[in-house]
Amino acid sequence: MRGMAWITLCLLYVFWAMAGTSTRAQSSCSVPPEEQPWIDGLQVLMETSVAKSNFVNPSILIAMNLAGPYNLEAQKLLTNKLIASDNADLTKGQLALTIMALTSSCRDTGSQVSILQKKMENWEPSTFYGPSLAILALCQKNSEATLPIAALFAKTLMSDPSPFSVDTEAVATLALTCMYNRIPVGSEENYRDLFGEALKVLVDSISLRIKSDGIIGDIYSTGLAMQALSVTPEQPMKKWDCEKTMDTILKEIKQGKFQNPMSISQILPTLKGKTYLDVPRVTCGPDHGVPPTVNDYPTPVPTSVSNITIIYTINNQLKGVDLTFHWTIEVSVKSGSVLLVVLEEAQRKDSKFKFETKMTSWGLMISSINNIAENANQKTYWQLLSGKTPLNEDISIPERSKLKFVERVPLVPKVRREPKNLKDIRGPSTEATEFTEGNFAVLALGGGYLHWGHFEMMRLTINRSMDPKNMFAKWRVPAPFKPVTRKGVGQRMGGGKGAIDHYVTPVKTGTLIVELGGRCEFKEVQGFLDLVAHKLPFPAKAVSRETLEKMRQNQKERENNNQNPWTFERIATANMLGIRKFLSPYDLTQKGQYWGKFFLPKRV
Ligand code: B12
Repeated sequence: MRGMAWITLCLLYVFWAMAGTSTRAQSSCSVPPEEQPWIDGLQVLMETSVAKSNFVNPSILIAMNLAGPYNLEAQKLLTNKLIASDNADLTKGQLALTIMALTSSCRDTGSQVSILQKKMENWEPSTFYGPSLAILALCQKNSEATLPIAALFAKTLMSDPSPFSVDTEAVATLALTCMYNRIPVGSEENYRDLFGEALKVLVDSISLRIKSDGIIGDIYSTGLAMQALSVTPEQPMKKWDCEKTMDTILKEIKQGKFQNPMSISQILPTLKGKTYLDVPRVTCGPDHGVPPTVNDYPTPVPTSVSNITIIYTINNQLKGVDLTFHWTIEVSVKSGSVLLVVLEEAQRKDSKFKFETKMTSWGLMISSINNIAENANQKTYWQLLSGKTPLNEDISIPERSKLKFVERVPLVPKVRREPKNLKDIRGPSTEATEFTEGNFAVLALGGGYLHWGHFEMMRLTINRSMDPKNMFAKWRVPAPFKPVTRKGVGQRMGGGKGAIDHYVTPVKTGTLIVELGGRCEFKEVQGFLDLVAHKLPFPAKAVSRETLEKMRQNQKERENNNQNPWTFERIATANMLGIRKFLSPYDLTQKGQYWGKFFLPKRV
């Protein structure tokens, strides 16, 4: 099966400016308690990204502090990294976010406020998102000194004819609402009128972009827009149904749309009933609540191993740039690949498609194509289009091809000591029994518990033996999550259940434990897969798609062509020699093939 997709990269002039204005508290709504685990899950996902990335992202710290951090280590790490980072080259927006992040961590912002103030005093209007953040941060630190700058900002905003993005309008609304609320008593009345007027323009514009499903702009601008609409003193022209927006956002969260830590950082405050205006009010006490249990988000799993063909075009039509071009190439990539893979493959096939990226708070951004780089001063950048529609997602960093490290203890450890529940290793598996992307796997032929040591043994052996350029490997079973208790050595009996000692992953017969795929033959991987299979705490073996299929067929044939009249099923159902006394009802349905954790394929 071959699919087709059209992706274009286009060098564009951009209307850099994006903003809006408004004023007075509006409707607010909250997440129903039964949906709270989804929100906690998002927060945990965002917090775990801190340790995994070298990029210091102040927006994450702000969101974490507004929501109340679960992972105090991550909060400390990010705060310290932010304090230690070099602020010399920060843009106004980045400096503003840094100030707000440190304020939300109850840290001193040093000279950064006065640096930002100076930058804003010399502001030459071009972009509005960063400056809006700057007004917001300065308002929170010293609103009086910010009055003249904010007034100029509001005027410029209203006189600018270019369309602003919802994101920009939302941040500008937050900034001017902060100013509006803090106009000192006795100051000239026209500040109130000015900010009120600007806020009205902004909220009206935001409200016009509320879609029928409640989304404001796109799903990634909705978080900021909700913050803005919930604090502004001005009523928008078009009524906003907060509940509807919340419902749709929750649906999108459950679909796994918010996996990017930056996107989470912008939506989380609203979901927790907070806005950026609450930054100065964060209390930094030791009480941070009980870690939540989290839900799993669907991650897109390609349905087939087939390749798809992408028609990839790079198009530079900028007048004034000598090297206009419009080149197209067809590349074949594994179905389900991220856009970055397409770009890499095109570059490999033809050097004209050379590209460069830069790391930003949202992830990798394409900075240059065919040696033509974006230029912030000239307001040019590379736009991503699918057909004619601009993409609203990034090019993504592809999953690593090797087996990932699994945590020894769940990131959110369970505190409840669970009963043994041996049922979780008994009988045939219903999960991870079919191949997804790969062709080879380690198959469990019995039930048992995998410890963290087993995971490490498999990870180290497989990663060492595989060729990551041509193969990929992925876990099909979750990291250890089931708590196992132990009593201390030499302890007397009694005194209740012991403390949690370690965590395990229960595995049933028929589960595929790790899956391998790529450009390789079964013979190349069978050796090391069997090696790890034999070290597992239950019988297991290496299989390929074909051998697994054959095994299943053989089993069926044995059952169909059985010559022995004394089958387990017959003996059990007829209760011969009163055998039912010793059997469980379970044996009747499983025909004795699954004996507790054991798998007995010979019983037909
Ligand atoms: C301004 C802006 C831009 C400007 C940035 C240049 C500049 N000097 O200001 C321009 C116009 C270039 C831009 C481009 C794109 N943008 Co934009 N952009 C924004 C906006 C409104 C504000 C960003 C900002 O200034 N933040 C404040 C500063 C202080 O933080 P920062 O970390 O330094 O900001 C940098 C990054 O945000 C980065 N950036 C901006 N957009 C994007 C998009 C992606 C995918 C990445 C990886 C990085 C990135 O550029 C900023 C300046 O260097 C955000 C809105 C938002 N909610 O965040 C959308 C936003 C980040 N952009 C978005 C998108 C989709 C894009 C494009 C992919 C659109 C397209 N189809 O072409 C392109 C990127 C293409 C590429 N070359 O890779 C989405 C991202 C959604 C997502 N899930 O990934 C957002 C959230 C808008 C939205 N609501 O949908 N963008």
